[in-house]
Amino acid sequence: MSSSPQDKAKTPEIFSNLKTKIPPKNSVGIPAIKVALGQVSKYMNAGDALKISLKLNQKGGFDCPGCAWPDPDDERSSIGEYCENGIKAMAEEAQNKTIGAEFFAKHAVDELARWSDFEIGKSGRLSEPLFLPKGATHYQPISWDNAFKKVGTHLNALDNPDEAVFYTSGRTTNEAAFLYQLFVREFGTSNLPDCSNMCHEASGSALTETLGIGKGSVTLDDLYKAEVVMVIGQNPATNHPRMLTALEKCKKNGGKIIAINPLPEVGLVKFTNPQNPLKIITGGTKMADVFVPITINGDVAFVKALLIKLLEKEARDGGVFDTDFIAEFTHGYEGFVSDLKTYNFDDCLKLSGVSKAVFDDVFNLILNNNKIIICWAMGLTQHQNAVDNIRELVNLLLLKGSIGKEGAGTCPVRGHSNVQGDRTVGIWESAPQAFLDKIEAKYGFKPSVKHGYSVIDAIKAMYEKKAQVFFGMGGNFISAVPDTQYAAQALANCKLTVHVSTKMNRSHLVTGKEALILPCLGRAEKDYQKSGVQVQSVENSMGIVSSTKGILEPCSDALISEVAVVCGIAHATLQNRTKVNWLQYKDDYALVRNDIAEVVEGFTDFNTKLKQPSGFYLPNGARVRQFKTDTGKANFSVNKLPEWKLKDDELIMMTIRSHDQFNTTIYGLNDRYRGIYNERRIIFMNREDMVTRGLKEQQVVHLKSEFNGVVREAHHFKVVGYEIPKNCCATYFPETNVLVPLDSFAHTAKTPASKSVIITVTAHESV
Ligand SMILES: Nc1nc2c(c(=O)[nH]1)N[C@H]1C(S)=C(S)[C@@H](COP(=O)(O)OP(=O)(O)OC[C@H]3O[C@@H](n4cnc5c(=O)[nH]c(N)nc54)[C@H](O)[C@@H]3O)O[C@H]1N2
Ligand SMILES: Nc1nc2c(c(=O)[nH]1)N[C@H]1C(S)=C(S)[C@@H](COP(=O)(O)OP(=O)(O)OC[C@H]3O[C@@H](n4cnc5c(=O)[nH]c(N)nc54)[C@H](O)[C@@H]3O)O[C@H]1N2
Ligand SMILES: [Mo]
Repeated sequence: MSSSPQDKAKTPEIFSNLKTKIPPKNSVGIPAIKVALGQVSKYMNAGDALKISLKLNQKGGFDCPGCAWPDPDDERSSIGEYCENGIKAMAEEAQNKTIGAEFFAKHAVDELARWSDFEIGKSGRLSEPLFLPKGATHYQPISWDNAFKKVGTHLNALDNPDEAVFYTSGRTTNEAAFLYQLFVREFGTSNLPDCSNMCHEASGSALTETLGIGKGSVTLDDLYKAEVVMVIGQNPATNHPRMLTALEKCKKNGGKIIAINPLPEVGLVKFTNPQNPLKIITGGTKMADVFVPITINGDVAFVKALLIKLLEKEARDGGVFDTDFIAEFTHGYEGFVSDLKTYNFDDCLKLSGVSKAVFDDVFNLILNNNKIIICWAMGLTQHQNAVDNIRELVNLLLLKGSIGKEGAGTCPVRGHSNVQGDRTVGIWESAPQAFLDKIEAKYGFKPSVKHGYSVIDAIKAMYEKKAQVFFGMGGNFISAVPDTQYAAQALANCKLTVHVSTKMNRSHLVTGKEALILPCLGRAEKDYQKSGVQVQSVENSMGIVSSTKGILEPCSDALISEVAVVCGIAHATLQNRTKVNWLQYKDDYALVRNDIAEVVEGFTDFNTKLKQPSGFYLPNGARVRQFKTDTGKANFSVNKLPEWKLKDDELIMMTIRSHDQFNTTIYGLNDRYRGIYNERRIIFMNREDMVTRGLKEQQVVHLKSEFNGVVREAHHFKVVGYEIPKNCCATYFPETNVLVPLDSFAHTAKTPASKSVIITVTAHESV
């Protein structure tokens, strides 16, 4: 009997060998260099490693497939503008091992599903197209032509194009993403969910409504010049290490850093720049001037407390708010103020879990400075009230006039290296009408104006068999989405699941009736086409579009590019009913850029501008105080406090990343900055919460969440006592995605609330 989709979707409940240490007091420095080099020598050949380290994030080099943090416009370090985790990402992609037909003939899908995510990832790069026929136990080779035909046949057999779902993960380049969404729209649907739905969607919603652009407003230069930088709900030492260099520069210029986080993340506390030998010896820079140990989801309450005190001071003494800015550029001030007055300061502060002394430190910094930047990531966006989190911070910036001027503004720090660009060029299930009109004008077909499925809607549609084909452009859908068990059934209900991937992951093992794996080139590899090695483009977190060009030989001759995959599938599916000459694009990607230049705002002369060594900035209204909102002004908003309440035995859990993972790709089993070695199945708990539950260090527990009457369980985790506020706990994603309810998501944005999962913890012995 083969295993159920639910069994295959879960991470195996096997322990490694947990060791804990007191977390280090300093981040990066020599240990980071050592770990990075260790990773490279283990998984890459030496020649490739050298090429990579010299070209990573250099002008005219290639863009690190790690995070979306921008590169400095001017000077770049000669030893490569990289970080430990960028190098790990590269070592993962440029592995010297490959897997193909032989590997899959040897290992059944069921067997592979029993491997840990770490083992699955380390098996090597995918080297040829593979097909899992109906009822088969093993993947077998298939030619590219037959693979394209199979996709086309399945798509054309659907009653309605809306029965197909086309997911994207944020590594896809602008060229591939543009063609992909064009194909999907010509095929006839807007079902374009993407990883952004689970990531910064709440930022996009909140910022579009309040400031008229769903992206951040600051540049790196602004960060250097800010008087105060608030880093809230973000762990840069692990997830955006190069950001620490920018924060260090800001501090050198006299800026102050406020870190707001339930965990004393070490990079927020202290940082040693690996490219500064003197600092390595003298011991690094103290990062946060104020550290705010906030309770999980206490952010709206904390910011409200700040707003209340600022308003009081303004009413008493004046001079606190930028009244000229408010009068000229904003809308909704009176409504905002009258709502704010209905809240009580003490209640808000209590709800945030922050002491008055720490509050006062933050308050004084905000009061006395007017160039404020707020940086945030998943700690704010993955809650039911995620949109309120961000809107409330925008209120703060608007009061201080801290937007659209040097050294001030919004900085949502993006995840995947091109997640922002993918959205810019049209990967969007609810794209604006103006964009659809441009597509129609250019290509002569009418794109569907109906909003498509976001990630959550797509899972439901597949579960209910309203969608029957799942296509993934990158990513690892089953491990990334909430409610793993439900999602497993959703995928299993499909007639066909297809993944364009560089490496094997769990989504290849939890399949529809038939499945395809289409292996593609990675960012670092040369993309040979008729017109030569292709250049592609990406957009970073600050709206700069730059070029990226592979430098290594492809790890297998059978690999093709994402662009070629899209062209092949579009040609096979749409045949002679298409209005687009699909096969021309793959010969020369400059042709794709010519089209982007015509259709997407800000890309005029794309091919020429892309030749500029540091790339070019896209237009950004908020940066220049042109707010393209419904009122034509920056909008104040009214936000409620969150409403959840814990019962006595309940905890609120955030699912976070360890230092040794990139989303669902597990580089290793350590989380060095939190003192964790050799284990991922752990739960960080406040030591008092352990005492009230009679739990000891490393005790084995089971976790349970109950939401709208549905119980979800995850078994076998080891308790680790940690400096985390009472009633809060943390586990790693994706091991606990089984506990995240599908219906618990951010209002307006539908981002799964994977940072506020209410759970109970039971000792293994008592079960
Ligand atoms: N090496 C590496 N780099 C990555 C990634 C990776 O997995 N590995 N992932 C990439 C992607 S796609 C993304 S989106 C980013 C993610 O980057 P982050 O958002 O930094 O990643 P998380 O681990 O989810 O961390 C969330 C942080 O928010 C805090 N937090 C959780 N809940 C709350 C809350 O309620 N309030 C506040 N104030 N803080 C809270 C947590 O303690 C943690 O420090 O990183 C990108 N870069
Ligand atoms: N509980 C919980 N769930 C979460 C989160 C959380 O914090 N907590 N975070 C959410 C966030 S922020 C995000 S962004 C999502 C991430 O969701 P995804 O983007 O779907 O997941 P990844 O793990 O980044 O995808 C990794 C896979 O992408 C493929 N890949 C890598 N590079 C390439 C490439 O260049 N091309 C192609 N075609 N494939 C490639 C590889 O096969 C690899 O296995 O997860 C979300 N899920
Ligand atoms: Mo993300």
